[in-house]
Amino acid sequence: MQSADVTATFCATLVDEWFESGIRHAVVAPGSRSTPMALALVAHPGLAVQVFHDERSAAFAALGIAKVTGVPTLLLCTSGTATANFHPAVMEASHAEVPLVVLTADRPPELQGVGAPQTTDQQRLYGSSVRLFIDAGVPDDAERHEWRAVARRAHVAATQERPGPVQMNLPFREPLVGAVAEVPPRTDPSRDGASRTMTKNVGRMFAATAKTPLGTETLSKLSTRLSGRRGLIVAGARGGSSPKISSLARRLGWPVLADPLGGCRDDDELSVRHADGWLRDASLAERFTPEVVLRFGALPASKVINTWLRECGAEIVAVGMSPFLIDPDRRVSLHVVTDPDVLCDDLCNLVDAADAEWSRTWGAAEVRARDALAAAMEAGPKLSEPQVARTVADAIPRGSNLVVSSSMPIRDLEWYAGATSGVRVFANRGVNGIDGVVSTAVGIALGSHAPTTLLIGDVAFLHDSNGLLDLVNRGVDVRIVVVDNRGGGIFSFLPQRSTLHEGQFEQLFGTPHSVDIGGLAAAHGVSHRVVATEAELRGVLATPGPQVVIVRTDRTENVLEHERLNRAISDAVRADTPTGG
Ligand SMILES: Cc1ncc(C[n+]2csc(CCOP(=O)(O)OP(=O)(O)O)c2C)c(N)n1
Ligand SMILES: [Mg+2]
Repeated sequence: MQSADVTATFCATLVDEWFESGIRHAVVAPGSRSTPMALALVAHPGLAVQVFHDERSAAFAALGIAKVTGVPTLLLCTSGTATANFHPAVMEASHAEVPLVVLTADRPPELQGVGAPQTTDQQRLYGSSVRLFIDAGVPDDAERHEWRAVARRAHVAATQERPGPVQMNLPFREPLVGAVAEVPPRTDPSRDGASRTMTKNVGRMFAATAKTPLGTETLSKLSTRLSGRRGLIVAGARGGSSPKISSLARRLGWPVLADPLGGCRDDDELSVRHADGWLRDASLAERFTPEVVLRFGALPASKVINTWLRECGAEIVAVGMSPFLIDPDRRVSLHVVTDPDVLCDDLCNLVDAADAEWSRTWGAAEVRARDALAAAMEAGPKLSEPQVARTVADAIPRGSNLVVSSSMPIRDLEWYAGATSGVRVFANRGVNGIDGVVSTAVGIALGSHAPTTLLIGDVAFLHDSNGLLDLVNRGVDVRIVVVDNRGGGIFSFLPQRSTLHEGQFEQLFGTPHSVDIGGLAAAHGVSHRVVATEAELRGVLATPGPQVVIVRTDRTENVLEHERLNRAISDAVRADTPTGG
């Protein structure tokens, strides 16, 4: 067989195997060296292939698709600097445990280290950010019996008990366009050597952890730690499903601190949304101190809540599917690696509730906080940043997606939004980057075929305006709400704001700019509108995208508005809560 035909057949085999494993989406950035794999991807009738010009944007779109589908996305680029542009999304995928199969095309060995064009060392390019690195070698027909196993190794490593990105480096020799010959037959994965080792390892790890329900003895010990005690559930990202966690909370008589990313933010008064506002008050914080905390998934964004959890002295039990323990404060005393939904079911049958006063105290405080916040918002300036987050969460259709950028949008959603039941909420909180956020939202829309609203600051929007590239032709409903405070508003809440001179603060942190955000949207053919009132914002959010909605705010006023709202919340809770002091 001609070498180009071997290469084409090799690529077709890998793609067929990945399809067999359940993969349905591929994102491709254009280039020449990647031609054989690009052709194989578009030739497969079962794969949806998206092309993105900018590799950084491509990688975040792939991340978004994988986040919303839970299945690895194939991500392909050509050789050279293109590969490095995947790195931010690979990092995020690693920390947020999102499966990606990253395919970096490369020059063959004879062109390495001799100054060949567009050639650099791509071996283990992403370092510890990938679960596995494979150099597939130049396709060789003599190794065709191994091809499916190579594809499977990549898939298994991306979807193991701690999902994440995998890099497969693909050196291709010219000519790059060939004809696909017969692909090797599908085989039973358990009968090939490479994948048998992998499956066995993974199986063993699962056996010890997430896939196996906890034994009766462990469950009984755990339930003793929780039963009848004053406790609290923290429901974060990747923590388990809302009905299961809520049932357990009811059984225990405990409140749930409902981070929007945890999916438990519903109308129940023990689904606590506004504790950040009142836990800022030390005398109140003490009154609400739990004896034990059951934390599902990742940490909330709120520094107030995380500091309070660290210092309140409660015993902290962390629960999640991942064997990786998130515990920056070294406060977790027990890490339970299991399926949270199964654990909730099991515990429901074993635990007793805390005293009724405990849930009454929390429920009353939350109701007070909700009422006070609603009244304060009503009386406040129209379309403050908190008001934007609250309105967006309330106005978007149920069954749709909400993506929030890091910086203030995720915090405003966490602190001030109402219930988000029926909406899937996403954020890049693995490494909290403000890069790639527009593209992530586009990926979430592509992977879900559901309306997707993005709430994002101006700097994060400008950082990834390439996410708008060709958006109008992607057939997705993406509504982007840009909170334009002309710079990084979050820094106005930090000590830098008061310790530095105004000029220096603005130069290094405020970072104002003069970009015409509407004009930028227009350059991409995306419709855009500036809105100034809540009614206008609701009006535009009722219209399908793609569209960019701009809300202009002021960074200094924003700090004062946050202080006013938080004061309203803590005053209301204090008025209702005996603090003993
Ligand atoms: C890739 C990346 N670069 C820099 C930062 C540091 N950073 C955090 S927030 C922020 C400003 C964000 O501004 P904007 O998106 O307008 O949101 P705002 O703070 O105004 O709410 C910066 C630069 C980061 N998190 N990620
Ligand atoms: Mg900003």
